[in-house]
Amino acid sequence: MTNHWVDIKNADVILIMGGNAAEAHPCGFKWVTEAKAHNKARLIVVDPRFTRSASVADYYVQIRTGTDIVFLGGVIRWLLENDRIQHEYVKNYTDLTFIVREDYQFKDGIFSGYDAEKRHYLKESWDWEKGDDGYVKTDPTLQHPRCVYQLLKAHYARYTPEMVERVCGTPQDRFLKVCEMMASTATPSRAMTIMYALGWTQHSIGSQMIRCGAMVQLLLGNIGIAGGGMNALRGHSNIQGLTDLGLMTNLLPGYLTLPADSEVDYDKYIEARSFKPLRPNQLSYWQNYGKFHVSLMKAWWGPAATRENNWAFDYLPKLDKAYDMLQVFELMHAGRVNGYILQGFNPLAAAPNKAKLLQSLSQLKFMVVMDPLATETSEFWRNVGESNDVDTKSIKTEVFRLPTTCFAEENGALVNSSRWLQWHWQGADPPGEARSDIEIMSDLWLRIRTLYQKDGGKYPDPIVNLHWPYAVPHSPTPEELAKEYSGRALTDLVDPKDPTKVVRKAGEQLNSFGELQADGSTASGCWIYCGSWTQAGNQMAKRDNSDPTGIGQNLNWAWSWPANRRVLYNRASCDVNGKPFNPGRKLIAWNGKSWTGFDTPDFKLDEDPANGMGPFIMQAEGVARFFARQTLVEGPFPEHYEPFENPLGYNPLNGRESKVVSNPAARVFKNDWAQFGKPDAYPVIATTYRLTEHFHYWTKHAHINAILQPEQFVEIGEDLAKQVGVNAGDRVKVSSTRGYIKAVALVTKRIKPFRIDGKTVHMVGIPLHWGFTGLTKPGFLANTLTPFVGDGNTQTPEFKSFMVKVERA
Ligand SMILES: Nc1nc2c(c(=O)[nH]1)N[C@H]1C(S)=C(S)[C@@H](COP(=O)(O)OP(=O)(O)OC[C@H]3O[C@@H](n4cnc5c(=O)[nH]c(N)nc54)[C@H](O)[C@@H]3O)O[C@H]1N2
Ligand SMILES: Nc1nc2c(c(=O)[nH]1)N[C@H]1C(S)=C(S)[C@@H](COP(=O)(O)OP(=O)(O)OC[C@H]3O[C@@H](n4cnc5c(=O)[nH]c(N)nc54)[C@H](O)[C@@H]3O)O[C@H]1N2
Ligand SMILES: [Mo]
Repeated sequence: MTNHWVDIKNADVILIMGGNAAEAHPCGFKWVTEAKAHNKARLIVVDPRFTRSASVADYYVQIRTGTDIVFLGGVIRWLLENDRIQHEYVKNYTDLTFIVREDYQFKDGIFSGYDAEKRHYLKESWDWEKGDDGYVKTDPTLQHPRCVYQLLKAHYARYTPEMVERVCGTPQDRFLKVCEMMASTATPSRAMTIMYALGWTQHSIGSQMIRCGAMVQLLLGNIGIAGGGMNALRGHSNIQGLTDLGLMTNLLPGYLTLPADSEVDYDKYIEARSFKPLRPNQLSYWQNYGKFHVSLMKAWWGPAATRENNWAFDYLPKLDKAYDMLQVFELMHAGRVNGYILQGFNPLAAAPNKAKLLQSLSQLKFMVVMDPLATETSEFWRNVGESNDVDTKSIKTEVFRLPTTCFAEENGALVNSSRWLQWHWQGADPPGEARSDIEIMSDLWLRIRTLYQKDGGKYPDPIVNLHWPYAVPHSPTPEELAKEYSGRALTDLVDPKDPTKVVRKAGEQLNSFGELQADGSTASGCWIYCGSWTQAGNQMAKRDNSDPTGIGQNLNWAWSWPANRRVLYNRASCDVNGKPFNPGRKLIAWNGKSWTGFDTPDFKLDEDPANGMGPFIMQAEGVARFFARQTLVEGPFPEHYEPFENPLGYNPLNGRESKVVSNPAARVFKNDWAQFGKPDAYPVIATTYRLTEHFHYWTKHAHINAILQPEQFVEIGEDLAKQVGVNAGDRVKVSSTRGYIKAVALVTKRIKPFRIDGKTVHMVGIPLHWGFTGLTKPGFLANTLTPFVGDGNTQTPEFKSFMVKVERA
């Protein structure tokens, strides 16, 4: 979230699109209720289904799965056409005035630089035109034909209300009503928040959907202000912590990145990430990359990370490609993976294309499952179901199960969607032989280190030199680890202006990442967490919920990264002179000498607004980008591409004749192309989602949840049910090219057919919670049906839009 849960109560308009917060985030949803009750906020829900969120909305609009870019692109066009944008904001705080290179082009659904054979773009032309001074050229009059404003207008010219109706199936009048409601927040005194989750991420163009939403928010001046923002509602209670700590295969903690294969030179690695400002007087905060990186390496390898060995740079793995879930199972499927450790992961249930998953897991020599429960994956070899994807007798995989504790049985921090690190305390002792994840991992590592120390090996240095300063080596405490993430001084730190003055003694915890150094004198395991555990103690354990601000900026409740900042880009809540756009919801303000207010400002307290430093300090430009210069794989502006399985077989935005249908830059593995179903054989759209009564695949192990939702069902609209010949309670068989499931038919008015480019298309909804372990009635895994393709950038699977056939079972 750019903002935070409590802040939702400040919104005047709330758009829930690409998520179902009332169902999947029922506790956080109370802030929507607050906004409606105390702020007369209007709630808009845009969803293919009439959901629990829709049931309390002021305005509900149906949209076909996978078409949100057409809808949002239509909003962008309408806002520009009707001049309902916040001029002062976009002119000063975005790239609309920036000029793009001459060779940039967009034609027939494809951007310049496309290599059709490799399904890959060369992104050179997606860049700024620079002057001799090295800075981007701009045109404050917005007249230049290649300024971002003009390119944006041209790009979305095709996204008319007629097109929205044709592609999304959303009637024009309803679409226009949403445009009006959103546009009411283009004035400085009103704010709209966008709440989204998997309805946007789980598509082959998911990242671009989210970008498109952010672009709408920028045009309306809704980023950086109270009650505004782009608010990703995260999933597992600590999934925000997972990405923060660099558990994605291409990341290091704090969104630092692993070097690529080709990056053997340490200085070049750092330089490539320390972006120089692209406009005068900008901060470009990533210039501090070296300080964060060296401090991380000191935390990991301690005395073994020295200036001489480039702070142990060679200890880091170098990536030939990202090893996302789809990539890993592809390799496993090809027999190229021997062993696999699953720590709190149930991929047989959670990953797409169960048959492929089964075949993949069956190729392993060994599998280690760290989990408090018996999962489908830990028992994959039972080969339950009717499709007989593998023969149990042929499986040679040895499975080791290591029972773990779960969060309630240990101390620690959970990071919520608001970026708050909240400390929690153990509530019960773990049962049986369960051990904490930390203990299991530590013990494993200690034994592996011993083996390397004894037997040597190809390159044992990173393993034998790992810094392990914990009091009990086989069981570091959560407190020790939390202090390490936050960071401390390794030698006395002095005032740069007066080297005789020691500002931080060796061994002391640091106050903030502003203290981190690139000379080995500081260590911090995750720079964005620096300050979460200071000399004053554990900031995450703060529990003062008083709100002197009146707008829910509870700065003494837990600790928010970065620097306890609650609203990211909060500088954008003020005009260029530092005066709040909306004094009634002030976050910060410039008082002539200093920034003051209710949040941690983005930069130094005495940064005079007259210097013109932009609010978007993580960008080299200092401003927010409409034109995503060379960042995403499929282009600098979001463009609509159809899901890989789609109901028409063509992209109605480009017309029947065009060959450009689905994301031209999404990765598809060779053998999966043939597995995409065509609409003649698989005419019904399917989407998968969750229910309040279950959490994924685990709560079916708990009696109370199993009683609440005991049996698998599929939601079917009344028209389709009639066509198929099923009544409520009958069983249906739903098949894709990859397999089938059978479940009870829940016939509902909540799912209505779509009218797409003149054709009537039906949809079924499949809750994902069932499987063959636990206390609920055994069910089929929903992911028997889903396709093996992901978002072009993140590789998040396309779980939300695929094609099936529905029959009576
Ligand atoms: N009770 C409960 N709560 C949970 C979870 C759980 O299992 N149970 N899981 C947690 C996790 S890990 C996550 S990631 C979050 C997920 O939170 P959500 O994303 O809110 O959950 P989903 O149920 O997957 O639903 C997404 C919604 O998107 C809609 N949708 C599908 N396709 C599209 C589309 O193309 N456009 C638009 N606009 N909407 C679309 C679906 O109809 C559905 O209503 O929930 C978390 N909360
Ligand atoms: N079709 C379809 N598929 C989906 C989705 C969808 O919307 N549609 N959603 C996707 C999403 S968003 C997600 S997040 C995934 C979820 O996929 P997974 O994360 O694989 O599934 P979960 O069942 O949430 O959790 C995995 C295991 O973690 C264990 N666990 C809990 N606490 C601990 C702990 O402290 N330590 C350890 N070691 N284990 C623990 C649980 O017992 C559980 O078995 O599913 C994805 N799959
Ligand atoms: Mo999730």
